[in-house]
Amino acid sequence: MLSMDKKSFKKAYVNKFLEMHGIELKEGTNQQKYDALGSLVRDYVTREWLKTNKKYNKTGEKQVYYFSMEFLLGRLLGDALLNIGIRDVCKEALADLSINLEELENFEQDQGLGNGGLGRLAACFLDSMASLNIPGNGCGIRYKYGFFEQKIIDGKQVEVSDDWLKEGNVWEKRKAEKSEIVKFGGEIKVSEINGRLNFTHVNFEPVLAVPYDTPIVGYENEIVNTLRLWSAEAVSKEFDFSSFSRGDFLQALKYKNSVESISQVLYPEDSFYEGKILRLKQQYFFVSAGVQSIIRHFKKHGKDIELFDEKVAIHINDTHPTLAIPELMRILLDEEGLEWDVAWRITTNTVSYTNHTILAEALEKWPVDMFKELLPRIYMIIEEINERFCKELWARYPGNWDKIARMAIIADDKIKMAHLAIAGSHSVNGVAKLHTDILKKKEMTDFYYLYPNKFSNKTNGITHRRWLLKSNPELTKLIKDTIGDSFIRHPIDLKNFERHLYDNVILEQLGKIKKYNKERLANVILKNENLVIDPNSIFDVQVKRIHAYKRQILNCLRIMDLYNQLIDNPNFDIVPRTFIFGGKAAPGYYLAKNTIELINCVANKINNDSRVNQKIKVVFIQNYRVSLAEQIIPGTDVSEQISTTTKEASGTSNMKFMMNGAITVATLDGANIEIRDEVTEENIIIFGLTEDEVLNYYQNGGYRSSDIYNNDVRVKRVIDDLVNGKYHNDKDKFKSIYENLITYNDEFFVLKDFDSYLKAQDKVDALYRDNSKWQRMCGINIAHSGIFSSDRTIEEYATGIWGSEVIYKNL
Ligand code: 26V
Repeated sequence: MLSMDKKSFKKAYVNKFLEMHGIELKEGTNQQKYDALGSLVRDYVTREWLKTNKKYNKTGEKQVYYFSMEFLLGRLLGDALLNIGIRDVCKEALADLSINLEELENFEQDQGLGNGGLGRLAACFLDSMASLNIPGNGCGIRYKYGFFEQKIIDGKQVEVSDDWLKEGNVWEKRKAEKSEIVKFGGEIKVSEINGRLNFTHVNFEPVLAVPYDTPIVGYENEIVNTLRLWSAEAVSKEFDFSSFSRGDFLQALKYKNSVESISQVLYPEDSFYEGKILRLKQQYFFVSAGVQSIIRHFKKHGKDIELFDEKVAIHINDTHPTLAIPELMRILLDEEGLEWDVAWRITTNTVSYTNHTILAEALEKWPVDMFKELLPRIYMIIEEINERFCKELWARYPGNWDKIARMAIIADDKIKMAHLAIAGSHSVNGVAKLHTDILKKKEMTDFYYLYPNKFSNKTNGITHRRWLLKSNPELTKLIKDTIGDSFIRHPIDLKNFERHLYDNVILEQLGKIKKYNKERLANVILKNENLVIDPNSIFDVQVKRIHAYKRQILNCLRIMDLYNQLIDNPNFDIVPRTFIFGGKAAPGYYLAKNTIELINCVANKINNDSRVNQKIKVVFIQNYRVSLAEQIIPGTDVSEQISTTTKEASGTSNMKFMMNGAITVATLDGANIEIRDEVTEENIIIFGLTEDEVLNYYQNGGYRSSDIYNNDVRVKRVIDDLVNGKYHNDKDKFKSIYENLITYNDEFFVLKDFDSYLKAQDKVDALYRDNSKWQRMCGINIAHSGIFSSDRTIEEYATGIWGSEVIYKNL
């Protein structure tokens, strides 16, 4: 923890500003003020960063490398201030200079290098590793353009490129001297030297991978870890690359453009796999650069390569970085000269893999022809891995060709990345109990029987530092004042809050804090969406990627139904509610985009209907992202976690909402089940089909959505409203939604769950009327959220998978 008083901070800040901008503070723009503050805090962080690296070099502790295509960090200033322990000092110092810290923080661009849950999980994990003193590094891609900015124009999503680096980025440090060369294309020349095969890569296209390092600040423990993101650049002219020496200018330009496209943009899809060559290039690019730099660093310290797996753990976040396995093999075989069996032992001991989805359409399978041409040597290695793996299967299941074909790494001219990840790692985990059970008994069952000891569950978590301390300082203060601050280092201690929930003063304060956060959210909505909402109404929120399985449509249909009820019966007594949506649709995902349009049309109709708009309102907040989530979640009363059971691997916003005292309406899916187990049935509202029912329908059929349509008048009405011109002049506008639900038999059981969802919402209404009961439920959710801190998750990874020591400091 940095010791710093207000006076010296003020002085340092004023100096920094002057030095950077050459004008007086009072003449500066807010952007300039933010830049100076960011830079100053970065300087403080840098001192501890150096110290941490020195310490790691000295102690030689095992290093964990978390490989991920996505890191969704959001903003870093607030986090850094909190974690180095000078947030209050800084706030007061700036106030003396008539600067509002929160206002300045808004000038930081979100670092949005991820799509959603998977990328944000990676960011929470980095924070927890640093805070638990674990030598943990992130490895990924420095996309020039992050996840697109979403605008809603005429109710439709419009994508705008996310030029997040345009004002510069004070947090990153370019490390040109640590660049690596990554090789694409070309041919492999095989020769024999002293009885050993030698593989030489010729005529390849070289790409320069330049690392940019970002500090990851641990919580008041003087640890600053590193997130290393790679940027693709053309190699310099000195590099022996024939087209340059021929002075072929156009060729060189073409090469430059093709190289730079590799780290140009984040793919905005997160559930549909497409075999795009650029994405494969992205994957190999960062994985190869990452593995090469790890080995270089390892060897620099004179360590024996055969002990690599004792000192290094590489974790792959989903299958996207799976090529770390053959890349590590390549280096150990071709560059370090190890025998296959030794290299394989080291590789499998080093690598571990997390699966994040069971959606079949998201599974990565690369076409052999394309792969071979782009990565000839890596392909040879995968072929060899496959051959040896199939032999192992043959020995275990002689004659069972079906099984072997099913499990092979290469089959039907495709490379199955999940199979390679399982075969080439020592650990495979799911991200919530149900998800892991489904992997074991369905999706990966053959592999589970082959390697039962490789499989385990690691239920996801979220960093309570960002999602409670930083985003909800008022609630944090109440908890601290009530139970002390041990929960900051031991989030499980939040449980101590529970016994205070019979104290009416505490309940009242909980209510006041929620109200304050709702007012704050109402202001954000007024500013961003130009819509007035009532903080006395229930704030009912669903914010996440728009996807059929997450069932925003179910939420929307019940609002359409409620609207019908209110028009039919003007005296219908409900607690006023504001329905808040947010989330991005993949640009090519028509149904998801159509869903956004439907929500906006329903919003438009309801918000302008004076018969109902004092009771219900609907808002779609544009451009949902980490910094917006931090403002929405503390101001939420009801958290909608309504995916089709079995489809949401875990969910993590469910945890953020409960930690901030929202009541969850949920299906028994993903981590919702574990949340229910924690808070008990009375403090969460569960509805919908169970796992067995869903799996049974998928397996044996027997569901007909049209039966429900024909038998439930409320369902019939809302479905008809989709296509009768009520919400849009063009009656065909929402035909795709209609067809999905009726013609194509409602794959995600929206209509099947409709009735129980309405009942769940009636329950919300009834519970909310009893204020102290409601507040107590909120408090119980807060008190039981500690187990969902990513500190718990990371401790499980560290001890159960990575073999890193978890040392608690400052207990
Ligand atoms: C998949 C794909 C498929 C190919 C195209 C590009 C692409 C990009 C990302 C992904 C990852 C999707 C998996 C994912 O985000 N899963 C989410 O992971 C969260 C953290 O474990 C979990 O809470 C969510 O339930 C799960 O949907």
